[in-house]
Amino acid sequence: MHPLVEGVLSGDRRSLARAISVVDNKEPDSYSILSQVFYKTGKAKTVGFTGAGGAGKSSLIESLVPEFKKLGHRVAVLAVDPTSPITGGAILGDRIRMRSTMDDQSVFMRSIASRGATGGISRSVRNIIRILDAAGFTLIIVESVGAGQLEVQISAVVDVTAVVFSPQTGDNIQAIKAGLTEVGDLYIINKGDLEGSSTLFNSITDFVGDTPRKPTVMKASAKKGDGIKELAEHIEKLLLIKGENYRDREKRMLKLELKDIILAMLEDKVSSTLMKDNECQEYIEKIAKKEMDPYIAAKGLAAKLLM
Ligand SMILES: Nc1nc2c(ncn2[C@@H]2O[C@H](COP(=O)(O)OP(=O)(O)OP(=O)(O)O)[C@@H](O)[C@H]2O)c(=O)[nH]1
Ligand SMILES: [Mg+2]
Repeated sequence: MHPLVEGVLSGDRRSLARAISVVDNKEPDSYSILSQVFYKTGKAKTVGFTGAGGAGKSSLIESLVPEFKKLGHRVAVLAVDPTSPITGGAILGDRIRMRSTMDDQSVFMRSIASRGATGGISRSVRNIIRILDAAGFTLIIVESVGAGQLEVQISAVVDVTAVVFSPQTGDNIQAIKAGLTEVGDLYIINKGDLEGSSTLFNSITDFVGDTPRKPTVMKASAKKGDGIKELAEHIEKLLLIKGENYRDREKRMLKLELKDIILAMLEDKVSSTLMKDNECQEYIEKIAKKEMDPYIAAKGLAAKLLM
């Protein structure tokens, strides 16, 4: 067994952090780590928090963590492209207030960059979730700034997606109608202590009430702690409901994952061998001299992939 996998399974934090880096950076060992870890996964539940910058995702997650722990979870938080870096377990810039969570060894926090790769981020997040799952975390929270594609990609790899709004960030019904939030199982109106939150709550409730999926809309204040316990309990309930229909969903996700992996392997092979090949150069010469068209050339080269 890979020594890092051994470490991950035995609960060693350094091995866990290192294994995540190896996989996130696609270092040569990442495939063997992922294959070995795979057989130890399947227990963790995952929830994504998305929404505009400053809506209060980190604050909500921070206040939800103790509630999830009360529900018996071992929690890990994965932040994608955080605007404020996660250091030593601090999700927020407010270090003093974070001290209690920072000292808490049962909560693991990590941030990763999406590096703008299309499709790549769902692969990365899924792989890191697997490692955290194998490490024994039972609830994995993924935070990402809502930005269309990224939001959709992350919602594809988590069980439940919560979309966070706040009356401060200029979120309004137009943003929802623009389709930014089709991914939400749950809408959270955060900053319930601020003016405008009730109006926002009402308009979002009106709007999603009309959609067939009927997601829940809840109001909370991470600052005051209002509605946090209810939120944690509701998320737990949603996870249970999703868990019941898990098999079908899992198979759909596995099919996507397989396609993803095959495409990545092909892409790898195309750029590492096929396009470096001498034969490729010959084809290019011929196309340049109009002795051959690019379609025939591509067919000829692609046939080599199957050999
Ligand atoms: N009044 C009020 N302020 C809040 C509440 N929750 C968060 N904030 C403040 O809103 C600001 C942004 O909070 P974050 O939790 O960092 O927001 P975020 O969505 O994680 O932001 P990004 O990670 O940058 O996208 C901070 O100054 C918080 O203190 C709340 O319930 N009420
Ligand atoms: Mg944040």
